Amino acid sequence: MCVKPLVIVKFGGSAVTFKNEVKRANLQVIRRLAREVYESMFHVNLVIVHGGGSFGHPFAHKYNLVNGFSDVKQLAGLAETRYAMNELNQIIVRALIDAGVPAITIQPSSCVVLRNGSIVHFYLEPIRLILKLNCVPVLYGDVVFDEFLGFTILSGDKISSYLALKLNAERLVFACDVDGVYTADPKVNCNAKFISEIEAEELASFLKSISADSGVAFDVTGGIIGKLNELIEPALRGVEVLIVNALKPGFVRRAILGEEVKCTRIVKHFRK
Ligand code: IP8
Repeated sequence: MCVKPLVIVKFGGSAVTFKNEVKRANLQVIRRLAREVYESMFHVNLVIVHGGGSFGHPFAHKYNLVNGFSDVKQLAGLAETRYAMNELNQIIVRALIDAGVPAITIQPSSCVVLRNGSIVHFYLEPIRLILKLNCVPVLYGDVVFDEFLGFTILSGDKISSYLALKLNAERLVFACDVDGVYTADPKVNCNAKFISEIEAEELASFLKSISADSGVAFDVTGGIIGKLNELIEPALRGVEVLIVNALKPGFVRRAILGEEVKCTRIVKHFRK
């Protein structure tokens, strides 16, 4: 029996929502991505993880959820953030099902436990069984319960890297709203230079050299810097990591299938 390679795809919140308008999904992009997933799923096994965008982040920020429980007033925000993430997830899963993808939600806050922000338990069996059925598990960045902090935010980036390692993914595709990594924020700096390949071993020092101001004011999980930090380990352990523009039709499908596409690759060693 031919086992299909596993690809983890993260839909960035800035691609699937309008980040400056609270709770507004980008339905056009979501529906197109759903079709691209459908076109890819006969060649690879897929796990989809999506970010919070303008659903999770505004509430998580307002109630300071990332630093954990300190005040009963946060509990309303905890519930509101969970609810908002569920809403976005339902929109994305609906689009996937409509496109013909057997997409099944896995709610991270009910199968993950954190200790001081780090994953200590993640019940993966349902995901493995869903994949065995050739269905597509769909997870998302979430408020997750934490043995020390009470709760905190677990980003979709962290979930994606964790799953890539634990499920031996061949490829990890980060679908965002830019072509990849630049030397500065291309939305505000016209001198920003595109980087098509970064050596995983060099990534940590590269991150120190670029500005922490990614231009995403309410991204509580660290924007592009937080994202890139999560990519170091999977890349070092041999997972092919690609950052690609989800706003450009066909780019995500090509990245999923390992075809030629403009993107930033995080590689273990520069190819000669
Ligand atoms: O957008 C954060 O996930 P991310 C999710 O992947 C929440 O960082 C609840 C803000």
